[in-house]
Amino acid sequence: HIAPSIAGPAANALNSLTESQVSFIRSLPKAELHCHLNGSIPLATLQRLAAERDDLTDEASEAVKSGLETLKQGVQLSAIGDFFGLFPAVYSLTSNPAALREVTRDVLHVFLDPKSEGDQIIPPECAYLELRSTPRKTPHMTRKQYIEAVLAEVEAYPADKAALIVSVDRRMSVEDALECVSLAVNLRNEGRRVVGVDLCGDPKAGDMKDFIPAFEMVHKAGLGLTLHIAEVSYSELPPDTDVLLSARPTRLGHATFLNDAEQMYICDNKIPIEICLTSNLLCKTVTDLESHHINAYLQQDHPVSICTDDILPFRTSLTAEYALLLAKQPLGLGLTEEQVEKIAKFGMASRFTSL
Ligand code: 6MZ
Repeated sequence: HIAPSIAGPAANALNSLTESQVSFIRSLPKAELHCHLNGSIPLATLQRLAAERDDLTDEASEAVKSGLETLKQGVQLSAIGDFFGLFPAVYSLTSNPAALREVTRDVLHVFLDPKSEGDQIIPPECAYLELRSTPRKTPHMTRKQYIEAVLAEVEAYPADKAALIVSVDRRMSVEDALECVSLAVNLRNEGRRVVGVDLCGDPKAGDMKDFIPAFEMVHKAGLGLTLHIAEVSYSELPPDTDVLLSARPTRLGHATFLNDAEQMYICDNKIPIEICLTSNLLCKTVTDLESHHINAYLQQDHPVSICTDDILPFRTSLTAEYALLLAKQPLGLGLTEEQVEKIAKFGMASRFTSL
């Protein structure tokens, strides 16, 4: 039951489960709430786009070739800082509305459509997907055209299945961040399926105090606000966790390196946490599952949702991330089916549409 694109810790966990445990995971209604579009494109889709493109410079074409080869071999990151260097190659292939629609369609298909395996029908990876993406301005499109291309595909699915979160990148200027949020707000006001705004990108970039007005706009418009927070330990820069918490986030991504007071604040305010197990292990922000911060939140019955982050470099799937919960230690967390079912319900309850 392992797709060839799945490898590493999640594949080992999935491989250790019985058929009945895998069926149990597949039949659970699950929400995928933390999925970056450009980090979730099937490799075959990128290879197809690369073969079709004839307008790239020799240099760009070489960069794409070596980027795709790295992704094919499986990325080896020595730290999270290495991770962001994977994206320029992907971005040169998703730089116009047609390509963007094509990749969005394929990502939605991976998560939301049933598949056949022999004579068996495998249920969709998830019941509901909040896809997120950072609107990029390129010579071929404006940021508005970017979001509209993605939305056109998202809205081809029913509203209770798929929605879009507009990401703001920490490396952006304040003006660009405000432009992204304004676009999200305006499209939402026009009745388009934008449900929230995300803050992502290199965790050490930018001064997040400058982004507070943008986050206020998000609240005013009634959109959800999810922030990547404390994804790394801040050995070089002071943490900005307090600034980000002052923005009153609706959900949080990762929340790995929090002190006791910050954890208590999150628990008191019942702010759901998007947990990406394989991502944390491969980016080496967490050493092993036993020491993963999910354990502290589970002990307190705090709402968490299990998510994939970027299935392209991390070679995982939502089913495989759930396998990491159910598999016996040390391959997984060794949780019971009742506990796993409860976590899936937390995820469904943390959708921006149901908060
Ligand atoms: C922070 C991440 C991320 O938006 O172009 N991104 N930001 N931490 C992570 N954890 C590993 N994974 C992905 O998707 C790709 C972008 O999402 C952000 C990065 O900014 C990356 O460039 P979109 O669709």
